[in-house]
Amino acid sequence: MTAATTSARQIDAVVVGAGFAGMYGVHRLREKGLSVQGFEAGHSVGGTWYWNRYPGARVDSQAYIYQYWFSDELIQEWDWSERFPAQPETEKYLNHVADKFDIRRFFQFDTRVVAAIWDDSAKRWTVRTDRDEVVSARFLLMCTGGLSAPNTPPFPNHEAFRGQIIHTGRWPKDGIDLAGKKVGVIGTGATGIQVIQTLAPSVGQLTVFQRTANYTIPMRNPKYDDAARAALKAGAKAMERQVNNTFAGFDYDWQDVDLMAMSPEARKRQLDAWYADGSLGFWIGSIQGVLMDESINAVFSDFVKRKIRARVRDPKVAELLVPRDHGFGTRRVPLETRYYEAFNQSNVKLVDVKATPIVSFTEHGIRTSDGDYPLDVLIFATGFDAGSGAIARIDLRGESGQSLKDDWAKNGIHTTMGLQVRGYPNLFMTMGPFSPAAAFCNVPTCVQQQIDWITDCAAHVKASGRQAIQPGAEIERNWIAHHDEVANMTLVPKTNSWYMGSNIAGKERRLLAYAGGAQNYRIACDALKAKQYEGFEIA
Ligand code: NA7
Repeated sequence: MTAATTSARQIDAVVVGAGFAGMYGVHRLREKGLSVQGFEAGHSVGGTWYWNRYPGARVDSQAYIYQYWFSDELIQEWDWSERFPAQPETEKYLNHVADKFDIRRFFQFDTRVVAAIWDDSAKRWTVRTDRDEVVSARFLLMCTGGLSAPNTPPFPNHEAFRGQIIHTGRWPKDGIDLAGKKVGVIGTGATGIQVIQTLAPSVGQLTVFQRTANYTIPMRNPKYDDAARAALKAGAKAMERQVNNTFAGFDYDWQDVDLMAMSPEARKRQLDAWYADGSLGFWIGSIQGVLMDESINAVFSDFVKRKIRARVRDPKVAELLVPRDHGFGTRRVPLETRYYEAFNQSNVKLVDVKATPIVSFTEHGIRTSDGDYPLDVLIFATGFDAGSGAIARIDLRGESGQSLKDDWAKNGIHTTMGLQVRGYPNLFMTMGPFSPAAAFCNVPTCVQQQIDWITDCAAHVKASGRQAIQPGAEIERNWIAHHDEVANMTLVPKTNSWYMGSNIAGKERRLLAYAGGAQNYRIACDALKAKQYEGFEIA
């Protein structure tokens, strides 16, 4: 046992991150009688919904499935205002949960965990924070989020720009006054689209630097009245069962429809019906072939391309907004509201930075190969180092002192079901690589399932009088092989995106999320638990 381990405060578990997963993790661990200390870099709870307060931030999952299921009292007392609430409402909900279940006092805020070292003789993690505190924990739960490590690509002459630069994932709490200003946005993913459509009416000039156009679906976002809320609350138990039994943790699922056998008219009617729902149902509630079969995928792609063209007045701009290099749904499909109409405004300019790349930043803005764009404020909607990024930026050291970051860089990312990593006993993660939660899941569905599994596992180890658990070599190898096999059955690896890790320079190109379905993943996790973690090494 090292000196650091013996002198530090001894607890059962450290939870890193106070988002959806971390808050639930603390709650469940306490219920099971384990002592717990949470750490959170932000000033309060919320995770993604604490950091991402950029203009227009809102969920793409319906409110009634983007919530906790563990307390019927909570479900019955909380009133969602609309189908896809904006960031302040989700943040308020998470604060309400933290207060109601007395979760807040188990977190230390404004504190970042910088290192965690496994002490194999003591079978404990020595966890160090940026305040130089040290805690010794039996279990370490990394609830650090799949999309929380901002990606800020380096542009030449970055520091020359005299205006303000801000990443959407680090938006200041007091906001930024952008009215009448010359604003630039780099990035047209789900975040960039929300920012652009929200800012277009109010800023002076909006210049959008687009590298890749994306497919989108128009969001249908009705307000809820009391009757609608009452119906959703009455159906909550059934809804919980439903989301736990679908491919992506949503209420809708793949349908048994032979789109290709239909007449062109019938096929259009079917696509129109899916599209009219105004949700991700057009994608992951349609037919599985959309992600597996090139010809089916082309039908969806063409349908959405036509929808985009019809909304943009200038045909040249329309062509730039139509995706050219990938198929529908092989990257995350954003929901949008009047996004394309923004480009019909005279104060909005679209710059194709694939054709005319950004050469450098200047004192007054951005220089592309085609000319200079003056800016007061530049918004980076450039995404995140997904899945592994938030975990790897902490100095995690396993059984033989090896660094997880170096291990993943050298040997490739490896996990067992995105829950544990061989060589790092008692380390658990949510939204980790090779789990559905890393991308292909309504996040609350999958992180609640993962937290249930993790906390049951930790409690089992403790109750059985043992000290450590980690996956055996075979189970990890098998999971990775299965993950890759399923991934390669889909069309997703055919394009570049954060799903593939290819948005980060030097990162291994590999599908991050398990594509075999959240319901099948849950069944596999339940089976492991039922067999008392067969294939794992418990010491
Ligand atoms: P995304 O989806 O990773 O989008 C990032 C955007 O930034 C995307 O359009 C990128 O273009 C663009 N980007 C990144 N680096 C550059 C450089 N160097 N030059 C120009 N453009 C660049 O992140 P989001 O935040 O929108 O969404 C992440 C997830 O959060 C989302 O999927 C939801 O699940 C919630 P590219 O496509 O790489 O050509």
